[in-house]
Amino acid sequence: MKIAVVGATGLVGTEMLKVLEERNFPVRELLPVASEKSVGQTITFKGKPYQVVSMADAIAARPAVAIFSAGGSVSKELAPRFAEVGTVVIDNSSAWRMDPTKKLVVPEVNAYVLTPEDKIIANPNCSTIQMVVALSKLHEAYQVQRIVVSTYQSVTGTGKKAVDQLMQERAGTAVTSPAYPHPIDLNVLPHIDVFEENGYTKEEMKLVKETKKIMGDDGIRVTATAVRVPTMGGHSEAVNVEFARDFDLTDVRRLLSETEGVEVVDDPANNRYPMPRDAHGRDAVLVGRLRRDETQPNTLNMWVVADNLRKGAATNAVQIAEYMLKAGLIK
Ligand code: 11C
Repeated sequence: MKIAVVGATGLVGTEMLKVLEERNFPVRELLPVASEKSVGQTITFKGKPYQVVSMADAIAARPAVAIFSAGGSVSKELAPRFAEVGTVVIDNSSAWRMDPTKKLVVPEVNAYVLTPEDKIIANPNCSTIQMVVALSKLHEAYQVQRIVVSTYQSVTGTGKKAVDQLMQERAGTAVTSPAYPHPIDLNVLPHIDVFEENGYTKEEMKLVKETKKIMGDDGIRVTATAVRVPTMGGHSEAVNVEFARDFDLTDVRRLLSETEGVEVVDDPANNRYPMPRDAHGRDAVLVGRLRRDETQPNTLNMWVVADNLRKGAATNAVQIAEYMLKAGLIK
């Protein structure tokens, strides 16, 4: 099939090309798309060179699928233009996520919501994806009531500029173009994305709103603190979850090990627990540090780690495309 990757030269775009290649997605013709300044550059896919093309040329080529990772404003303007020519758009920005006419999909959790009418599908925020994957089977079994989540997010979530800032700080060289308002090396910033009127950041509110939409339950209460830490391999999350029904830790462990996309790493006696270094480059959502919250009933603490550029972005988007292809939703 003809597929466009919009934002092909960015961190997530590069990962998308890698994931399409690794998963052997049936690409007959690849259209790498990027901003005007990158048009004409060459990228490599399956060992072959491809020239980066303009948005207009990609739309004119009418690809069956366009996977977008080019930011919200590009997506708002251009996703509908691809959809008009019959392309199914899978968009990694926040532009469409909370639009009630658009589906917000994590395939392991709610792929069943997709229909042939869906032409623009939203890929959730990375920190939401890994949390809902870990919670999906537990929700079925015990019904999630309230979530308190604190995140420890990798600089790769911000993009190349932030990776450069961290590396330049570590090397002791001048920071050419800082991504953050403070140093990030040897520091943590309780600040991801912009602050909103209620005092929370946009990243924190994404965790609140997107979780309810994906899990299809507006009654789930979520409160979040999102923190940037000087790591690279993935996002980590301390998740405190209260259920309607009581659970047995052995059953929780079994349910998690049966959850598609989850790998349980929980052997504290041998210092084994999920870490970003182990999640890096992988698609699995690693879950560990499973323990009861001893301060109140029906409440579990867990630690969830995943590579934010893979399952948190590129892999999830490609999995949506794979599901749609298999279900006959992409022609
Ligand atoms: C971060 N979660 O780590 C962000 C990056 O809405 O897709 C992804 C932002 C988004 O900074």
